[in-house]
Amino acid sequence: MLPSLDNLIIARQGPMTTELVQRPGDFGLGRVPSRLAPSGTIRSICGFCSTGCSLLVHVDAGGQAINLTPDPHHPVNHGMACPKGWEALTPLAAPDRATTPLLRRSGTDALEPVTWERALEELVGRFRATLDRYGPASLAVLSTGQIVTEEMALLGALAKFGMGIKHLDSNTRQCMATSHVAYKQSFGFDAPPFTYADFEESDALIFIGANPCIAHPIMWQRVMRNARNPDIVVVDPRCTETAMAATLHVPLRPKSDLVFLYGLARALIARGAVKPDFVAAHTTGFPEFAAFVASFTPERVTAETGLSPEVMDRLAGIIAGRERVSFWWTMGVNQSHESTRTAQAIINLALMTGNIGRPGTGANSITGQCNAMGSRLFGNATSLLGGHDFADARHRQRVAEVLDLDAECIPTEKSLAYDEIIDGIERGEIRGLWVIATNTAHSWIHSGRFHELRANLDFLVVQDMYATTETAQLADLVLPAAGWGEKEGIFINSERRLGVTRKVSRAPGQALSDFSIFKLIAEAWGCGPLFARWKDPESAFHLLKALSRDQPCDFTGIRDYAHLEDAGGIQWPYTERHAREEGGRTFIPDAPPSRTSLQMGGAGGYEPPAARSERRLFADGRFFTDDHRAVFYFDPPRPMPEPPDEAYPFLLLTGRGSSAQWHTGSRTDKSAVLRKLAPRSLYVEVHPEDVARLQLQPGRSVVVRSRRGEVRAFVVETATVQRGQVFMPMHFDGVNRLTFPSFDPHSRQPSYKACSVTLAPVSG
Ligand SMILES: Nc1nc2c(c(=O)[nH]1)N[C@H]1C(S)=C(S)[C@@H](COP(=O)(O)OP(=O)(O)OC[C@H]3O[C@@H](n4cnc5c(=O)[nH]c(N)nc54)[C@H](O)[C@@H]3O)O[C@H]1N2
Ligand SMILES: Nc1nc2c(c(=O)[nH]1)N[C@H]1C(S)=C(S)[C@@H](COP(=O)(O)OP(=O)(O)OC[C@H]3O[C@@H](n4cnc5c(=O)[nH]c(N)nc54)[C@H](O)[C@@H]3O)O[C@H]1N2
Ligand code: SF4
Ligand SMILES: [Mo]
Repeated sequence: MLPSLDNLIIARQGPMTTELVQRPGDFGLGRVPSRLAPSGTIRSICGFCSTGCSLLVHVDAGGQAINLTPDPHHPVNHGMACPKGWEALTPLAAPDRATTPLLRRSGTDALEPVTWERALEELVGRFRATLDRYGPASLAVLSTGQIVTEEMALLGALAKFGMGIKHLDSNTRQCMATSHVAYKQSFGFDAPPFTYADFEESDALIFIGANPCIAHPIMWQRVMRNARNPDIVVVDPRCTETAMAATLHVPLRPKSDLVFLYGLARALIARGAVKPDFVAAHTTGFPEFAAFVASFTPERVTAETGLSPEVMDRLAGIIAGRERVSFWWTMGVNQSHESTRTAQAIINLALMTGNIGRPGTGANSITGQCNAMGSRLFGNATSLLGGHDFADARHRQRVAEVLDLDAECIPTEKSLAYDEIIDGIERGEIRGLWVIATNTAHSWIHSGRFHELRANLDFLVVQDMYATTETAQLADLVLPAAGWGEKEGIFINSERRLGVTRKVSRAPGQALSDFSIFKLIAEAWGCGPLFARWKDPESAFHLLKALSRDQPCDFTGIRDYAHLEDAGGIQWPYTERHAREEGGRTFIPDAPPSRTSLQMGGAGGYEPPAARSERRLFADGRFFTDDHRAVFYFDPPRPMPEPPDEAYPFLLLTGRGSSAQWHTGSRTDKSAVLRKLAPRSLYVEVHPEDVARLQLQPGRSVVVRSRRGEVRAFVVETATVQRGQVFMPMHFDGVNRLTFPSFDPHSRQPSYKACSVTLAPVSG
């Protein structure tokens, strides 16, 4: 039944709320935050990247944010923030915020404001009609790693258990699917093992396909505090900002990582760097792996990666010679046509050299979005809520019991992956799409195809903070969402730390938190009673706790949001036993560390709070597989799907261009400060010899063309890219018009960083 206007009430509880809620107080959004300190400061976790920096938001007497400073007492960021964090409040006030639902009048181009009541009626009517006519596989949801965990879980439960929608995936597929699958297979659970203190406690840090100076600047600050005179190795085809700051840059050929890593494994075996006791006691499959890598001879590695035997030798020497070696990877690994085995080749190196479970070690995947970790555990896409398995009847029963619903409404298999959903749209099988907090039309690989397939969709709903995103512009219905800072809930950061993000600002107009929108849709759909216990984010959090019980991610020892705030966040696992043993101690130091103690580091110096509160996994060598052994996975390398050729002679790499730009720019482009810190139009980085050979003019436009599309970009001449390779930042629309849609077969993550293009000068 649709909620009638009588039921829809604008609840004004205190000056900072204009939440449209059903039964005011029922799901309590918009209340003045309970943690409003007398000083007018609210502690909140940043909503951009996965570092999870704590920000102190200073509010006026009404609880409305005025400005912010980084939190000096937090174990993650120690008083630091990157430009996006400092500017986090600005995008909230942007003039293009969606303030009412918008509906496209049939036959016109215009999106017109409508009431929430009308919007819900339309959504329910259209989606129901599609389901009735074409069945549960005809609708799909594309969600995100950028809303709070409680919202992700509610959406996943609502879509799959309440509305009977079969397919749900998220932008986490573009980002972390590879790490999820790689860890699950190798360790038995999706479990990044590290804690940030490992940045400070390593003797050698090996970064593979990661550019933390740009993408995770505050993690990089933690590396800079390492007082052990560490070797810092960067494995990246480009000489990035991070590579320039490293002690060794390994400029391998793009997508030759698997050959490189297998060659490195062979070299380490030859040097006697294997820890046989650890391997024998805690792993499976090493003898087969050792036999497999025997063919990756130095000659083969040099021929296929372009790396000199001296570089390989030096790197093997570092890994063999240093006590604590940590391996870190990000999108240069996860986004490839053979990404899962590449990530596992890194895991294999850590396992065979015994670099796991000790301080300063680990096979460590750095996450991307603020809550990609939340979506891996609670997105209800690949895994059933709480890291459970859709295919396991006991798991379905357990989830059904916790959520008080009939196990029959839980699907027995995972849904289609993002690319398979797009294929389903092409085949005409998926007719309705609901996109939440992601900008598919810009960020999806080979985006031109998505634009073309739009015509195949009978109904496209986009739920976003802004009505101006490339995807919202294509929508039939836009639902205006509150953003970071306008609602509360939990983010889980890269080191598995749960932290609370708080409401510090009023959402504009009739924009609602995603949690409220999902609750309203549940009521309108007629499945509201199923979600009666999901009253507000904090009550949903207690359900998530219960779902985590006895899983590797068990965090049942966390009391409530206040506990998390007092502790400076808490890493999973944190069971009731952990809580008892720690006796409610808090981890925040009474006073911020002095400057000198921060600089001293190391033994006898300042002990970072994280070192006291940290939870590193696998210290006991017991993994989450049935026999508690980690598994060596490997496969022969495959050629990249679209290598450069005569017609398209350059290889295009894409990625992050600036610490001031976030993805498709919907948020960061709204800040004048951030706009000043990064280029304002699309550019392409080209090696000086290629610039000379093609007689290009630096600063002038070229057409960059692939087999799928073309864009204009201005030329930046730089030797940070290799000859025959070019780099473009993903932050400008058009880059994904060029990219080639290939996917890792295990994780179905897109390979964004390899396609062939040609460059042609244009006048003007
Ligand atoms: N400022 C800013 N920070 C961000 C984001 C943002 O948009 N802006 N996004 C966040 C998100 S969601 C993510 S996932 C992370 C991403 O963080 P990163 O993965 O660190 O960033 P990228 O630039 O996508 O890719 C890293 C590097 O991979 C290299 N690379 C390309 N191909 C290969 C290859 O074949 N092998 C190897 N070894 N390396 C290769 C690229 O040259 C690039 O320097 O950043 C997060 N942080
Ligand atoms: N070529 C190329 N393409 C890439 C990549 C690459 O390296 N190269 N990287 C890929 C990766 S790793 C990622 S993670 C993706 C990111 O791609 P997207 O997810 O498409 O990028 P964002 O710009 O972060 O889009 C998030 C949207 O959510 C909205 N939003 C923010 N907060 C909220 C909220 O609380 N509620 C609601 N409803 N909306 C909200 C924002 O306004 C924005 O429009 O891009 C991928 N695409
Ligand atoms: S490093 Fe990430 S979490 Fe920290 S302030 Fe910057 S964007 Fe926010
Ligand atoms: Mo990402």
